[in-house]
Amino acid sequence: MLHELNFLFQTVNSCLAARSGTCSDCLQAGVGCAYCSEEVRAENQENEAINMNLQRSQVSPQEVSMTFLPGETREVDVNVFAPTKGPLDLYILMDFSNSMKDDLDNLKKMGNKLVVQEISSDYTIGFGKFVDKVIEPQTDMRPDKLKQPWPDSDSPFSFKNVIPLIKDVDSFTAELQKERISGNLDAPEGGFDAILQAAVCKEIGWREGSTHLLVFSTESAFHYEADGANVLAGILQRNDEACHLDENGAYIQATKQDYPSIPTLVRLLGNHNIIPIFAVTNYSYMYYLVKYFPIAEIGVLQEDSSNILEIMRDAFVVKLGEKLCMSWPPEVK
Ligand SMILES: [Ca+2]
Ligand SMILES: [Ca+2]
Repeated sequence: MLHELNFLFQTVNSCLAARSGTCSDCLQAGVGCAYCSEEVRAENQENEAINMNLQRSQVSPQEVSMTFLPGETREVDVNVFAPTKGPLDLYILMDFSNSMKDDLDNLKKMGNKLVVQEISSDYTIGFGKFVDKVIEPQTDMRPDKLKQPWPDSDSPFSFKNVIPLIKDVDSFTAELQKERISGNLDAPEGGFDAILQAAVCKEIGWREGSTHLLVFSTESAFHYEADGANVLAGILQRNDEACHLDENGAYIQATKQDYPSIPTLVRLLGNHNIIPIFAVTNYSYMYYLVKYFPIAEIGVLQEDSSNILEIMRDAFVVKLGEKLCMSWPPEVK
């Protein structure tokens, strides 16, 4: 019965049936037809005004609620404040499989030349490393290989937060010198486990209100969700998206939980306002990955990472700057 009434109502609504294109036409369509224009109102009372004394990126209003008629468009003024040298957190996440030995040697030499000083006077810098899950078939589990997979190398591991975000570049460089490469067996690496931990763990030290950049450098392809079972490692449990670092900063659930999916990483990086920069040697591995992220950057790494500074400078100063400007105003929901 209700359907019939609705149908009847729709067929006799002369105001809608007139399909008036203007206010005047609408008013003349019949008794009871009216056109009411309203000023755009921001209904959320929790919007904060821009404070230019705060040296961080701000946008106002943060949230706007409006009602639209079908096909209606409205303009909204959005103010954006982007300090030229706002606070910046830079976390370098590096593949530590054996092919990255020359890359690590080069990064050690560049430590104090990292470009953070060029783009911010209030920066922190941190460092994490990853290889893969320490389980067969990803890793050679023979005792001597577990101890030292290659000459002059460290035991294999999944992810370790080596240097949480700190302000002192000299300490960062000194800590980096102690690092040795590691290794594992299968070619794709477990970097997705590392990205997830770097995004969700408070121990990394991301600061509230600063720009968060995550540089991900690798020469390899990556394992992704379901590989825990697909490669016969027997890991069926889905990733719970939580932080699982021990007191030494090591990820301790790697052999218990599967790798995360790409959509999971996109969501978690977004939730934590982290912009990924992929510095990779094999462009094709990462090319399709980057297009899933609303804001991300990619650069082709030399086999020895000798151009990593150029990739970072290019990504920070040029490409990301353009994208951040182009992303405003935010999408109206
Ligand atoms: Ca290399
Ligand atoms: Ca591997």
